[in-house]
Amino acid sequence: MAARIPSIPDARWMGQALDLAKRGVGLTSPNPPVGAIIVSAEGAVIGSGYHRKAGMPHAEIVAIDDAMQLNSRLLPGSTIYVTLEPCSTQGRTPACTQTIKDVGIRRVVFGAADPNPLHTNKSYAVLGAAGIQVTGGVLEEECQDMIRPFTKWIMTGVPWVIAKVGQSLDGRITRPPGEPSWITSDSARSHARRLRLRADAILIGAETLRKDNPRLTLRDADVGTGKEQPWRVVLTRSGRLPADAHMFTDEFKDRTIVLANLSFPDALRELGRRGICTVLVEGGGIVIGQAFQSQEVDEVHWYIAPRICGSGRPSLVGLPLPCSIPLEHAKVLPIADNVCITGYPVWPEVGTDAVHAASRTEEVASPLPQSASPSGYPFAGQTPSVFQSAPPIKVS
Ligand code: AOF
Ligand code: ZN
Repeated sequence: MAARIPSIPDARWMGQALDLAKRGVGLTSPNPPVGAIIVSAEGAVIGSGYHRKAGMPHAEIVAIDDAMQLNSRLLPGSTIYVTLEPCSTQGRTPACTQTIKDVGIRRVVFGAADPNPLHTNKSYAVLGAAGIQVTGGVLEEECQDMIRPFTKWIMTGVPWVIAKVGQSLDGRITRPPGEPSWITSDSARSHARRLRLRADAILIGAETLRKDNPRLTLRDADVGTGKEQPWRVVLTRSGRLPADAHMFTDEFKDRTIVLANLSFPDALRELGRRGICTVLVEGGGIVIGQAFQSQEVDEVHWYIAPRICGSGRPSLVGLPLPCSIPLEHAKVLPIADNVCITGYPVWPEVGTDAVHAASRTEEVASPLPQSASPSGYPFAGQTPSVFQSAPPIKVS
């Protein structure tokens, strides 16, 4: 069958809905960012909105409420464009399909099917039964890209993992004793800090906490986005951490989680149980190495400075990998004299020779099949464990 080509107006309105959805990125977990726009029968925009926070109204409801303000009489017969398929059962909020029916919207156009098994492709029948025309898959790839962390989390219980590294040309993350500690430039570091806006949690290893005493907070340009301080997560074997570290004493100390004696995959699953959909791993080399060795990295941002340190801590420890890992959709971004390489690791399929060849432990060998293809999610549809209540946070 020939691929469906969306009509130009549908794609245009969906593009606007996507722009709205972007405003919710980093704010909505464990819900996805979603945008919606309502167009009257005459072709005028009469309402728009986006989902701002889990527990608050979904994008469709925000857009309908917006239309209610001045254009309520134009709602019957209108079309709603929404980046995600409307939900069809009550969750923290009522089913969007019901409100859509109640206000007389005549046509629903959505981008991505909802990967939440409670809703996947259910809207066709629910809305169709009320005589509402439903068109799915408009700008589907872009709309799926928007919700990649949510998709991984809802289907596996494991958060989306972004690895961020800042290193010298010779792969070091520390400079010789007596020198300033920064490797990458001011502008590269503030560029990297913007990744925190997408994160629900920032994860580091105990060695980084002990040696760098980082704050891992949102600051400068980041304030004003309405984003809560991301969780700060420390992975430790011994549990021995300095009690006077910034993360345990500053104004956000309640946003610090210590995970002791967990493998990297188990730590991720624990964060997933807490409703964390996106984890930014900020180092050091040991924890970055664990993330790669367990094949749990979905996205990479690698900053490189034009400096040769000669010695110091390496950016990635604990290999070997099962094979070399290429980055898909790689981009190279110069930031003055520093450079940032981004991309999506392409992991070998579980069960291929490359994986068997690796000396991987039982624990590390168990991840679900992964592909970081920006538009494909071959994650097995498992019953998410994420709705179980999480144990109390251990903060030392
Ligand atoms: C939509 N529009 O804007 C979003 C949707 O607990 P609730 O009521 O917030 O429902 C959460 C689920 O709703 C979430 O897992 C996902 O399937 C869907 N998110 N749906 O129609 C939205 N954010
Ligand atoms: Zn909804």
